[in-house]
Amino acid sequence: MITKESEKKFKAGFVAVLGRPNTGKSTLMNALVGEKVSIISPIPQTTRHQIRGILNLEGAQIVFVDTPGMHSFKDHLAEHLNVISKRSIEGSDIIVYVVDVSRRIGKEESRLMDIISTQNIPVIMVLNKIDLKSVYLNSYIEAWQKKADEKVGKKPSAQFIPVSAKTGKNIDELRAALLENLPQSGPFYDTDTLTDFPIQFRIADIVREKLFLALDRELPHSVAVEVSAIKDRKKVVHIEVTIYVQRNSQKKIVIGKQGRGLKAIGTLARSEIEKIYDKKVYLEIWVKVLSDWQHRPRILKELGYWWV
Ligand SMILES: Nc1nc2c(ncn2[C@@H]2O[C@H](COP(=O)(O)OP(=O)(O)OP(=O)(O)O)[C@@H](O)[C@H]2O)c(=O)[nH]1
Ligand SMILES: [Mg+2]
Repeated sequence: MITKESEKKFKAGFVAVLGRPNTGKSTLMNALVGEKVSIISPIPQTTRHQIRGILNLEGAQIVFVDTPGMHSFKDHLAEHLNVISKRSIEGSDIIVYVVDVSRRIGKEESRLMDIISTQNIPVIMVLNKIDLKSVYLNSYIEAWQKKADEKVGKKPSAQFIPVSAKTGKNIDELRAALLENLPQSGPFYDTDTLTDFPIQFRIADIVREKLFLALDRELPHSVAVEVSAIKDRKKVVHIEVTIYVQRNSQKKIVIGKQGRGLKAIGTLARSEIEKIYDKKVYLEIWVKVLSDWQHRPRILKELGYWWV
């Protein structure tokens, strides 16, 4: 039982995980939480929601907020991704700013640093992917310091922690640094909660991840997934899923020859969803053409892209 004394010492807070697309934000959050909450793929703009992953420790609760990678506007979906990323800063106690040290620092990074360095909360710059050639590691640190030097008045400070979200290197050190910066507070969620991401969106995302992994580089951005029904019965969960594409030709690609593509996606998704429910899952997947869905705010809303 929690005594009054230990309640007083309890630490809890929100950590916004921000960065450009594909830097490894979702991989990092999953590694920190120790479970797969967010989907991951080698294609930029995988994450389309604000997804909270909750790490419950003795005496502390860290609520991570994974966000879509921030980038230049292209369409309504891209704009939405930026909005929800920025919004996740509000109410956060710490920013984890993820950069990819194997990739050259680009123009967009400077804009992102402008946003992050003007928030009055602790920033931890996570220099991710050190298992690859870390040729650009110093250029990220130098760019941040240059930004800090340009500021008049209080300099934005940051801690720099090199990690590999993929291999787990320095993840314990990062967790310790986060705990140090966490304010004293009671927990925000029940201490056995892993995520508050609604199950229908979590399932839709799992299907989308399998699509991303199966499809050509360009196609994934034309795909959206909707879970229209979940019937959780005694021994089996029956789930109805619709995959939306923009053109008929894309529908053919998703379905594949004699339905083989769709079958493979379904098999992979099903085994992952079964782990969540711990029972048998039956997936019924439809593929429909819904032209230009990315530019139609009403449809985006229906697909859950305004869920934050
Ligand atoms: N080698 C290596 N690859 C990594 C590491 N972390 C992530 N990746 C890979 O980088 C790619 C992108 O990872 P994600 O976690 O989806 O990146 P993200 O920042 O969430 O991407 P968006 O949601 O699109 O913004 C995937 O192929 C990951 O396997 C790492 O530490 N090392
Ligand atoms: Mg992501």
